[in-house]
Amino acid sequence: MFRCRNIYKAGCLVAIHFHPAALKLSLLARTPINDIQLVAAAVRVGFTTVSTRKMVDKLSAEERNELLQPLIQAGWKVQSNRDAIEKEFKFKDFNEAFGFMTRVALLAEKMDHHPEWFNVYNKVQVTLSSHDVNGLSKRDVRMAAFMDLLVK
Ligand code: H2B
Repeated sequence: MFRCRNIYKAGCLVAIHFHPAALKLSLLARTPINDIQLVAAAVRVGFTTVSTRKMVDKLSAEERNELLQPLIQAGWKVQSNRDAIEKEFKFKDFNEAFGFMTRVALLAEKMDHHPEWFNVYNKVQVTLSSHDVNGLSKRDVRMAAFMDLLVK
């Protein structure tokens, strides 16, 4: 029995090295492979869990004055109870509203920075804040400026 289990473990490791799907199967099958071997195999097949998102800082007081002013003039409001900005966008119809959301969604994925938004028919209510710094960062400024460009 003991010999059989070792062969089974070796087989699973070999399978993992050559076929990513095997890693998933072995995870699902709860194969008794120790963590180090599993992580090594996972990294080898390209499953990295380390996020490549660069950290950003919260806007400084100076940056807030400089960077938020143009957004406020364009209709963005700084929330009173949270370090976030919000704006409601109104479109001709749902199709236009959803097209706007689609384009923003593509940028959000590229930036790995996502809006909080609510859509009803031709209206999109957007709130921007950077969760990892619990407040406003340059990412929010960039995304807000992009949204304003889309509706110019
Ligand atoms: N969006 C926003 N608005 N703030 C974040 O801190 C954030 C995000 N973090 N999108 C990203 C995703 C992080 O959760 C993922 C794991 O990279």
